[in-house]
Amino acid sequence: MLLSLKLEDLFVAYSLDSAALSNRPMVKRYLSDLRGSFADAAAYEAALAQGNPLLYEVSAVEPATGDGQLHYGLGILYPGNIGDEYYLTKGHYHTHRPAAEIYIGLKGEGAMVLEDEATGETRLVPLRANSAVYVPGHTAHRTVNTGAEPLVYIGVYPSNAGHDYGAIAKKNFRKIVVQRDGHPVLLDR
Ligand code: PAN
Ligand code: ZN
Repeated sequence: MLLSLKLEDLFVAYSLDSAALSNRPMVKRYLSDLRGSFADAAAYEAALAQGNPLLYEVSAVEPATGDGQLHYGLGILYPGNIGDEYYLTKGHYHTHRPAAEIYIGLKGEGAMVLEDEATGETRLVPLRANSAVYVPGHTAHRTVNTGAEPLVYIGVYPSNAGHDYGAIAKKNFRKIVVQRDGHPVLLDR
C-alpha cells in the first residue's frame, strides 16, 4: 500500500484563506444548490433573485480505500444569512451509518448541527479554531457559519463512509440555527 501511494497522497498542503488543497479541485456549492435547505422559502427566493452567491467549497483527499483507511476534506463556508438563518452546508448522513467523523476547526466561527437518526435529538456544537468536534455514527451533520469571516475546517472520516444526501433532501434537519440579538440559537423548524 505505502509504496503504491504518490507523495501527493501522503502530503497535502492547504491554504487557511481559501481552504484549497494542493492539486485538488474544489467542489463549489452555490445558493441555487441549496434549494429546500433553508426554512424561510420566501427569503431564499428573494436572495436568489438578487444573485447566486457561492456558499461553500469542499475539496477531498481520498488516497486509499479499504478497511481502516481514512479520507478527509477541507471545507470553507462563507458568512451570510437567508432571513435569520445562517449560511449552512447541505448536511448528510454517512451512507455507512456507523461511520463517525472528526471535524477540526481551523479558522472562523461556526457550529455543527448534529441530529441522531433514531431519536431526532439535536445538539448544537461550536466549531472554531483550536477545537475539534466528534460526530458519532448514525448522526446527520451540517455546518453553519455564525461569524463574519469564512469558516474553515477539516473533516476526517472512514474511507467507506459515503455521503447520503437523499435522506436530508427528503426530510430536512428538525432544527434550524438563527441569529437572535447577534447570537446563534437553535429553534424548531
Ligand atoms: C464534510 C462535508 C462538508 C460539506 O467534509 O462534506 O462539510 O458538507 P456537505 O457534504 O453536507 O455538502 C463531511 O462531513 N464529510 O463527510
Ligand atoms: Zn460527513
